[in-house]
Amino acid sequence: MAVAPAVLALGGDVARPVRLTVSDLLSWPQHRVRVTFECATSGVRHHGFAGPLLHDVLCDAGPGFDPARRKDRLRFLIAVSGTDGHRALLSWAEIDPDFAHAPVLLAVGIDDTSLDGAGPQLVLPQDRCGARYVSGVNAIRVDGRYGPWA
Ligand SMILES: Nc1nc2c(c(=O)[nH]1)N[C@H]1C(S)=C(S)[C@@H](COP(=O)(O)O)O[C@H]1N2
Ligand SMILES: [Mo]
Repeated sequence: MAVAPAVLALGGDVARPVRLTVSDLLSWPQHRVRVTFECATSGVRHHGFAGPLLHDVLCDAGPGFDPARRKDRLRFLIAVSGTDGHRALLSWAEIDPDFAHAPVLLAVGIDDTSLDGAGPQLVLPQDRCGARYVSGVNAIRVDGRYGPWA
């Protein structure tokens, strides 16, 4: 029997929350990247990843900012969770082409193996450490509503 495909819930401050499988993620333009990162426990790792840009997928969900206003986007953060509870945050500006423009992927394949069953993996070629390469991504929350703090 085939293993059920993993599902990723994309929600938060977006107009169109959506549940996506790895197969759904193939409908955006695909990018390939070879990365090297260092793990604090297992040393230097090399991988090849393929998948859509996180920015492309999130923009299609309709983040709750005015896309024409750069300053409006700076409030937004992106929380990414894996099935094991491992979590990492990105700022919107980190992946925004008008700001740091990091080529972050939501990978559907690692080393030419599909992530259909395990779920997508966050890929941050700009990171020296591997800890934000969250695997088995099952939830992404876009959040622009926190604060201000007194
Ligand atoms: N879901 C999840 N993803 C994770 C982790 C984790 O504990 N849980 N560990 C991270 C860390 S610390 C590293 S270094 C890389 C290791 O990836 P690799 O062993 O596939 O090279 O995965 C990252 N992704
Ligand atoms: Mo690590």
